[in-house]
Amino acid sequence: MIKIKIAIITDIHGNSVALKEILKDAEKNDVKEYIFLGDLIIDLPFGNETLELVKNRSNKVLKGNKEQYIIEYDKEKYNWENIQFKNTIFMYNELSKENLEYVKKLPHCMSLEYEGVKLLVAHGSPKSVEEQLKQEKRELLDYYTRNLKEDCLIFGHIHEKMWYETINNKIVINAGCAGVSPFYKGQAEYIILEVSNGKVNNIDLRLVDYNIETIKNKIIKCGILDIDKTLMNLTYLSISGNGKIRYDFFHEAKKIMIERNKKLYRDDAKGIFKYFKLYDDDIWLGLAEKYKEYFVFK
Ligand SMILES: [Mn+2]
Repeated sequence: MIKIKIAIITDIHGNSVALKEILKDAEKNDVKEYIFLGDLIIDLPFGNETLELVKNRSNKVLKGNKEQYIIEYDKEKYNWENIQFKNTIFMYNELSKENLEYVKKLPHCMSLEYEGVKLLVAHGSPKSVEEQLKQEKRELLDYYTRNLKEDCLIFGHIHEKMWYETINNKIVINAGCAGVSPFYKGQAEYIILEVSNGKVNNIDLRLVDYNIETIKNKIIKCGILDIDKTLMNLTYLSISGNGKIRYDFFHEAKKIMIERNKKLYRDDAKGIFKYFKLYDDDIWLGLAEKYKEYFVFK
């Protein structure tokens, strides 16, 4: 009987340091196949490094909403002034030509089969890179499993801690968040799925340590702090065990926008940019000042 171990890695968000540790852990555990569920890049600025590691490991790679931003920015070249938007443009400009072309060709979901076990893998949902299949959304989870042809539905995007359950006789797996999980200090989530003879034998929810100091130094060296420190500070809070502070920052920013009767979304946005939340620069900078005691990049 052939057993096969498959690593499922989602939401790396440019964290090549975490990805390297995941790949080491997977090798130690005899993983033979790798599936990447998108949001490979953006948030942390090490996109090219991340894509090289991914490309060398697998051709079972999906795009997420972050890759979709790059694809649509490539077409539309929005010149939105918001400081916050400059991070996305930074990553777009940093990507090698080859990696930009690579990102453009990624599919948004795939149906795969290993040893008689069929998997439907997606970033958000089988319909969209943006849809969120949170565990509390029972109707949506029912909808996507009711007539599912495959045995398992596997996705990421929601950045909830990893979970799995059986719904309508199908195994549903949220693969967590490898690169920017707000629930840990320097730990990456991924899943090892073991299958054989038409059955899922084991679903191993893995947590792997990585060095956040290494990331801090890489951020300082890469030049992004000249463009905007705030988003890097917020992302660093997320990976260093202070995800709650990051959450509070965005919650407060949203509250102020609503008080001002301002829209969070741009009227001129097309495609996925309709879901791209932008806050006024004075709110962004004002909150950066308010939260500065928590920020490592001054
Ligand atoms: Mn996502």
